[in-house]
Amino acid sequence: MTVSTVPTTPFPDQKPGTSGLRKKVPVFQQPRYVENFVQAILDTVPDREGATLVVGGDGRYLNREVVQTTLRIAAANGIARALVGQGGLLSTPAASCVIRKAGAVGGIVLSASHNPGGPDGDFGIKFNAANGGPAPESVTEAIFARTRALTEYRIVEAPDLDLDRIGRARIGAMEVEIIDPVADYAALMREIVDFPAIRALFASGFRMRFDAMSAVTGPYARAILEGELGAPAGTVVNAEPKPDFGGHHPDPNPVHAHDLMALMLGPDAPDFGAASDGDGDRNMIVAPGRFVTPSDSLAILTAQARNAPGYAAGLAGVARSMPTSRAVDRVAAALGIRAYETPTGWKFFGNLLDAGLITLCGEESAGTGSNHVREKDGLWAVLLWLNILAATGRPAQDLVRDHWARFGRDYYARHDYEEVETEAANAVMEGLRSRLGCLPGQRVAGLTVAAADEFRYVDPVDGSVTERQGIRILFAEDARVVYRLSGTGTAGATLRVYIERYSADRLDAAVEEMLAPVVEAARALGAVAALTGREEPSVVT
Ligand code: VG1
Ligand code: CO
Repeated sequence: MTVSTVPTTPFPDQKPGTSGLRKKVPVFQQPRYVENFVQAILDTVPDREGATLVVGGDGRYLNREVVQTTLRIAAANGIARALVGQGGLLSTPAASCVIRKAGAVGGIVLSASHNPGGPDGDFGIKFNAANGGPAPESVTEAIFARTRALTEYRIVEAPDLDLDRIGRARIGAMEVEIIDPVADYAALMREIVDFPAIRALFASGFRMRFDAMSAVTGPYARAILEGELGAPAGTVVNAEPKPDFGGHHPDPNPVHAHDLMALMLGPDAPDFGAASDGDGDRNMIVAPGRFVTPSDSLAILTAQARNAPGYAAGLAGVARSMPTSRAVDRVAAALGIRAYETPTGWKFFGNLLDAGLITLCGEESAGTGSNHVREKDGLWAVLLWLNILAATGRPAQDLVRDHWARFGRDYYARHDYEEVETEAANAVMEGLRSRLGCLPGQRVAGLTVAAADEFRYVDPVDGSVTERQGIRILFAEDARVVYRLSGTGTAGATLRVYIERYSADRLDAAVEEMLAPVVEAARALGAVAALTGREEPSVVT
């Protein structure tokens, strides 16, 4: 075998964001760009010698090429064994599952998640640690520092592997195992979710649609829902992973999953609708006639998890990202368990899960997960919902209504201002920051500001501190606005404004109507139009 040491120079922009390094495809196509980043990752894994590494991605454009490059670099850096999903595919939760099961030192996950794919789309590389979760900030910072200092990378000169043939192969001294990407994941689901109950549900005529959005979850959903649980063929639509996701935006929300929404809100809606994102870690839940916000879904799953075998013993605690609505907090209080509030991004849940402080966690952006892996898990959330529907016998729309009747309803919307000038987006945040002290007591759009601060997180497990994680404004009228800048975008800046309002007894009002004054207050306080030139957000979800 020939190991080459190739001289290189650093790229200045390889800083991981909310979830790994995400850039436009042409940026990743620059010579040495992928090699540098993968070498920098491996340099920060001290015990890589003789270790197992998991490699796979969401199948987007460049996936196969980057899998091959990653394997060659891994082989040249002392990795003894690589586990690769067939076709180079592994959903993000399945990668987490395989890392944990194999006792791997970590995984290199190729995904830009919900961002569009194709030659002009986005690509991404993320490192997951031995616990199966996204590398914590300390590690991503070390990776970034390493990218700035790199002078060479090591690579084995070898022909491309056949990624489609399950079995063993070698690159230099490294053994490569091409594995069925679904098997380990399906086995884990069988342990924690009541498959016989779901099978009986489908056998009784229950109908659902799962929209895989031409992304990685297709093969998983087909094998499990149609193959194992007896859902009729055709339940899973857009099931073939495509390098450009069929030209769509693989983001499961009411805007991008419009076909599913149209079906579920129409006269022929099946009993349950769901979708997942590019890399399979997000989920969208739709009951007939009713979209379930991810924040509500987290709260409902928390309230009902005991119906599934994996959670029958109860929950240790729960966590939500700060911008996620406070619906789950009410459930936690009723259950007598702790609710933690973390910054946006799954990497902050890892310590809480590892320490056994929480069992379930989630984000407003359609991410829900549990201690079964260390990533959010789209299909798992759908299976847990099905388990609960089977166990309670309640139609999905009634289950949601029952939940609100017991806990009240958190009306919720997220307004995204995409591709804003970076300076303008920063000006919104700076402006708010500088006025935090004088906001309490102010009246705006008929609401009264009760408190305003900038979220700062102290990790309860290791004491690490993460600053500037979003500005939150609480109103006396049980409403809240949160402002933060996205850490996953690849063009300009994206300003996210999260709007919510709680009502204990108005359960069936129109969302827009309930939120109208809060939206008005959010725009006025942030001076969004004046600073960005945008009268309206680009996407409302
Ligand atoms: C977004 C979401 C965040 C999520 C992240 C990764 O980040 O808001 O909740 O964890 O994407 O999701 P940001 O910084 O753009 O708001 V995905 O499915 O990568 O894996
Ligand atoms: Co994702």
